[in-house]
Amino acid sequence: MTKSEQIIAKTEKFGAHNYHPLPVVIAKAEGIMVEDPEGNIYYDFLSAYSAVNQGHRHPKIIKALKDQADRVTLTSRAFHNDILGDFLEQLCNYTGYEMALPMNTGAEAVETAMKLARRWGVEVKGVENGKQEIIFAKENFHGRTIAIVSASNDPEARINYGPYTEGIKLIPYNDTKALEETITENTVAFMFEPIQGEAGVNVPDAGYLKTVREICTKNNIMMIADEVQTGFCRTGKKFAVNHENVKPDAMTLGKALGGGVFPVSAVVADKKFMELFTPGTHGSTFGGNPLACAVAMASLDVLDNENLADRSEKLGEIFRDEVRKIKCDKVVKVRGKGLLNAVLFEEGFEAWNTCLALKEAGLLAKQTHGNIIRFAPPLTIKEDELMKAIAIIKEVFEKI
Ligand code: IF1
Repeated sequence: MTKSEQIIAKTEKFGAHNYHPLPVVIAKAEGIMVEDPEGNIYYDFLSAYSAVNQGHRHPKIIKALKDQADRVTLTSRAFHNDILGDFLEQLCNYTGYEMALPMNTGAEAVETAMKLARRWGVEVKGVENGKQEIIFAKENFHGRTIAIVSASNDPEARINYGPYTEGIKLIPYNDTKALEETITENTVAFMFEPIQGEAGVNVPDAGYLKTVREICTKNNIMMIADEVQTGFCRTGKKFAVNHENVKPDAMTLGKALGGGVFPVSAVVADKKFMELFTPGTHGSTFGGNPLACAVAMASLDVLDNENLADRSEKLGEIFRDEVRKIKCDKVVKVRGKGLLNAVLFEEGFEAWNTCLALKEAGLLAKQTHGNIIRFAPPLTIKEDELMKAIAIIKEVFEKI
């Protein structure tokens, strides 16, 4: 057995099988490349589901981690620490909101936003507690907690996890009429992804975000954009909502906020919402820890200093143009924004084998649903590297 095979066998033996990973073991990583124990190198075109926008082990982010590790790493919020204020200020400036609540994972940020919306519904909008309704879009993915999977219509994500959280309504994505028709006097929020990631990079019609904003304002409900995956320059702008200059009432953030080095998430909102969290009404042992703050500040610096939004926008156009030229009659569509893209194959096509072939050819990508492969390299990829990666995709696709 090779080292990789031994490692996979041990992982399968002792670990719950809640994933079905591609049969590749990553032992080292740098920038856009990852390496297995046998020394084979691969282009990383998943970026840990867009958590590695700044590239693997970005030197500035690793330095921030190491420097902070030599000072203080965890204080809890029972006391202040000397870096949380700076991080919150930088995050508020970066996102254009007055306040932020730091958490650790995307799901925690989404749960925080759900609690904020329900609390705002009672204490500001006047909804009777227990009757609050939050509307979600079908085919969504917002995380794996019980409340969040209660909002999912993906059987795999929710089956046998009942009883489900109440006060949740589902409407078709990209359908503003359905949103208007589903709003009641008890609706407190519409939570959605500005581009649906797991659904296979489902980009809504132009104007969708603007119309959602108008409907939410008119009906006095919170517009909450889940930018955990689309945030931090992934789609060619700082945030996907920036494509339509729309400001949600709150945004959930995560993944690349931690620069691929540490779990950092947050909810951002203006004071009229955030002040509803009073001492003791929400929290987290690790939320806002000094190590997370140091890493997140460096992660945000890299996004600006290396113009990753412009790079993502420009290289994303090249990616879609070039991949659309590939001759493969199984490909139905190439879609995306910035460097968040997906290739849709015909219904029933099993993309797993194509991902295996891509891996053999030196590129790692993962299918979302059976017939869709998501391609999302780190935003630090250079044009010549992108072209080499596209050549691999071309070579594999033409053999399908
Ligand atoms: C898995 C999917 C992507 C997210 C959005 C919140 C979260 C996620 C828009 C929760 C997390 C991850 C979770 C990971 C795979 C990956 C994923 F395939 F599950 F759906 F990216 F599309 N909002 N997405 O995409 O953030 O708690 O994970 O930090 O669970 O398999 P988290």
